[in-house]
Amino acid sequence: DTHSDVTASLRFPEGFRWGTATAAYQIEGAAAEDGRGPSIWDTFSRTPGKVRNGDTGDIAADHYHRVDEDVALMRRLGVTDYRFSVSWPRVQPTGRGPAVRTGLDFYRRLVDALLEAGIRPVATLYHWDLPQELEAAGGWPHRETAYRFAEYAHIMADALGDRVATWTTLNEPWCSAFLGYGNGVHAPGRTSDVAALRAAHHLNLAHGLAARTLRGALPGSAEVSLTLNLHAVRARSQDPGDLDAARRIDAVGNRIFLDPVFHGRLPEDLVHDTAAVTDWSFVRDGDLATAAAPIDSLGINYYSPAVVAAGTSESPSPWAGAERYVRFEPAPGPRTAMDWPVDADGLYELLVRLRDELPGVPLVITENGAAYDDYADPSGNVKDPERVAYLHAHLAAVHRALADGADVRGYFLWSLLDNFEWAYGYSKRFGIVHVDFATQRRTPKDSARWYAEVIARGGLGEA
Ligand code: GBH
Repeated sequence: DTHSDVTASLRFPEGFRWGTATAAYQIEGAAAEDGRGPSIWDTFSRTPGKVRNGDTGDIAADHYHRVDEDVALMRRLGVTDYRFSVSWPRVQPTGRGPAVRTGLDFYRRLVDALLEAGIRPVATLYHWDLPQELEAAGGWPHRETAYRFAEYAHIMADALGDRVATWTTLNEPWCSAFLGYGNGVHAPGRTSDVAALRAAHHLNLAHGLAARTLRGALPGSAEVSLTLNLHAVRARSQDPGDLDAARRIDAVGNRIFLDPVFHGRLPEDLVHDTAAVTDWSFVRDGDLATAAAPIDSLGINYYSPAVVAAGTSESPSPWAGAERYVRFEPAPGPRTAMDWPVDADGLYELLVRLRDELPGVPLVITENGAAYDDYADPSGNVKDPERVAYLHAHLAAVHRALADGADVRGYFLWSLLDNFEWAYGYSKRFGIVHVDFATQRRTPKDSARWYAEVIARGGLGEA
């Protein structure tokens, strides 16, 4: 079969964290229950033409009412960690003011169930569901939003700090800024290069303010982190134009976050590349130092690499003007149901790059996984062989990076459950557990059984 070619036993280090990941809007449902306010994703998903089939997260995987069942599923998988996100508008319906107790109680129940099951909770404060009222006030392009986020972080640290030891401020700020405000494929659906760059900066600021707040409000042993979807970008050739295309995408896709957060500076080439869009005067004295608040680890979400060449791409684009110089080449090889290329080397390349560029920063794969259609065999087993092959290849790449000195502490599989896949609605399934959205019945797929074995034996291959 597809994964038996790796015969050697690829063991992971003692204490390696094996997890699954989800996000609030994608699984919780209960969109108007217990005082939850609307988020930009409620608004966006109701806007005709924005989400496939007009799907919304109103019900999603109904996780809000099925916490115990879902934690029991994870207990059976044997995961050591579970990465979830907190819905900001469930806690602060307008993004401001006092917390709603019922909202906090939901996360207390979730966390208590996890701890009871021996699973470490890993909380992400922001996975894209900005309270709608904050968008009405200007959203992420508006500086004030960063300060509101830090207040919300404080509320969460006070509420859960006694039982959650691992915190992530933001999930993939690149997507929030550039898909949300640049090409408008994600909520709130705005298409403005300057708005996207302002959003990116205020997300960096928000991260730094929140990291400092969390540090002050949490016990000293708490771990504070940030998750980025770093782009594994390759030039099609060594021609100067192709190399420059890769540099541009690296600047606006990766270093726009890495440089502020780890070095307290903006990439000079990015400032130059975007001079026609903005003079960056929204960056105030001290902002970059704030963004560089010390953190304990970096989360990386990886799905596939990008191959770029000199040329042009369509507009509106998420690349803040770089689309006038960059063409995205179809990468060779097999594709997932998202039409994303399957290429585990991209993950290895990212990890060894970070090993070299960020020495001393522990790395965590906070998302990796794939969408595929599954099918039930005659006895009702849900088969997803391509997902198993994808996961195997990517874990082997992580192992290779570990062997080459990358300090990778854990791996979180995206995703525990089939869920609301943003602009694709329910048409794409990333879960290792199948969800029948008509009945909310959960059925573990073959990949779930495979992952449980990997965790039980502490790696790939024969025990
Ligand atoms: C993650 O986003 C999300 O955190 C998660 O919620 C989601 O369900 C999961 O992945 C699967 O999509 O925009 O031209 O660079 C990943 C989002 C997907 C953004 C690939 C960048 C590449 C095309 N990334 N995408 S481009």
